[in-house]
Amino acid sequence: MKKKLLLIVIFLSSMSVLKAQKLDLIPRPVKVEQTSGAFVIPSLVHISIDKKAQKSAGYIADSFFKNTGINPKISIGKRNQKNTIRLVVDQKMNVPNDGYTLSVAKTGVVVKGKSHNGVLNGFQTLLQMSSAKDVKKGTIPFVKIEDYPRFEWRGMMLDVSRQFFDKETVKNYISWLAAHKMNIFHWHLTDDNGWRIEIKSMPDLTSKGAWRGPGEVLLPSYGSGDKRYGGFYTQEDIKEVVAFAAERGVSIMPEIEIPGHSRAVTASYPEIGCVTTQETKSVQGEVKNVWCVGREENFEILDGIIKEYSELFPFDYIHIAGDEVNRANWEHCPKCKAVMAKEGYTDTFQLQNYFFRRIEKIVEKYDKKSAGWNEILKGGELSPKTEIFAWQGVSYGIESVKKGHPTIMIPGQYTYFDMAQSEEERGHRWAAITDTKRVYSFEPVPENDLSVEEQKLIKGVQGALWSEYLDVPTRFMEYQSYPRIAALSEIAWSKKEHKNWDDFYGRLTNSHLQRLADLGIAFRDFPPTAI
Ligand code: TNX
Repeated sequence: MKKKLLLIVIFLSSMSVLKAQKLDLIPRPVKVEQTSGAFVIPSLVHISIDKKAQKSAGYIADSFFKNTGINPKISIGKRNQKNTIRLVVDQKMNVPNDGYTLSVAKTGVVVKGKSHNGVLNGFQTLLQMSSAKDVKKGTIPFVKIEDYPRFEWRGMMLDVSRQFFDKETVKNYISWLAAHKMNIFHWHLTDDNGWRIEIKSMPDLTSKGAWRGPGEVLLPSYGSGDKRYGGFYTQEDIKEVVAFAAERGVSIMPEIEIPGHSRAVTASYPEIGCVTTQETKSVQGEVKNVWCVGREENFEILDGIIKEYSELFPFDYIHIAGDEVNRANWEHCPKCKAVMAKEGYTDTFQLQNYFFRRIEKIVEKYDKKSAGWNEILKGGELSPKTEIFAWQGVSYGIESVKKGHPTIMIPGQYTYFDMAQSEEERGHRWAAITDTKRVYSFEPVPENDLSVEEQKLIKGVQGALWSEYLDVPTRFMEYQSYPRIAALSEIAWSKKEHKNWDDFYGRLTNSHLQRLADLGIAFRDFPPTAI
């Protein structure tokens, strides 16, 4: 009788070991095979890092320590001893780009990536495993994982113009993206309400255009109240942030908002704007916020700015915007009208297209490719290399693909995190009330509208956080970002057939929210506790 009871107890406890090993990974990997048991991280653990990934050594050591409480000894190059966590780059391995395998066994742990980024993705999985709620601290469950992303472009945009976020805040933001295997940070550096990047050839863009409030040229809007408000990044700051991101496998795509949304530019250098016979307002009610397309010197100025951008940012793309241009302004500008007459244009979209074709050439001259908001599709053709950001809705993404452009799906209706999360909460409302479940429901590939070949032009998916409403002295940007970015990361990374809200919600609430808390993020809870 006693023996029977003992057997039952053993059986039940082994069941609970199996059950206790839920890994709760976000984004969900492609393939996970678990066996019972776990690798116990020795207190003198070694992490050996492949030479090709050595620039991430500091980050790897630090985040491993934060996560496990164990300080690893790092060595660069191969180590085949026991009790070692090996991070290996194997360019010949048979997984798609950014993919990895992870094996945790009695003898040790091996993360193999096809590239530096692949290794980092595997390392993120390892960190998440050791911090799953059901996993005993200091252990990593035995597992074999094979994993790779659905999309090559997994991005997030932050608007630092409407509100300024200092470089440490931006660095934190980037490290949180990396923890979700997101690989692109889209830095919205300029807009009507502040120019945030030092440009040596145009110093007043920051000495004047980065500030608003009493005694400044920019109006005291968006939370500055009656105080002087603003800030900018020096070129040294920018280099520091770019290096920080690269260490974490994140590339930075900078944006320069042209030709609209440029009040900060004309406030600093009034001659850049049009001399108009009549004043017109932009969608957001701004005046004088458009570059004059008829002023030839403006193209030289932009050449100089784009040159400095291209030297600061190693990434292939520069985002040249093109959204919500107050084109009516050009109708009242004699210089712009002269260009229209000369080129035989009948509408201002053609003039906008003329502008972007010239900008594309400048961007190319500096060995970069252009990216822009979906409005730049209007008025004529562009270089087929130019990447389109479909923000106004999926149909704009379809149009972009049909025109042969690489396309990023970033629909305001699903992935704009400036939108309020419920009727009661703070935020924009023009696109949708967007809670985490709604974000998760977004499917970036409209299969019924595109052929299999065309679908390949959808390079990925992005979120955006515009900052008009982030003017409150709380950590509202974090509240707006998480856990919605966790949902976005799964859309961007995981297989479509694995998508399942209930399953995601389970992983999120069982383990992942605690991970966000451990990263120091003031996220929005279920149910919400703030605002
Ligand atoms: C539209 S999205 C804008 C931004 C605003 C945003 C607010 C886009 C390319 N332009 O200037 O901040 O709506 O949701």
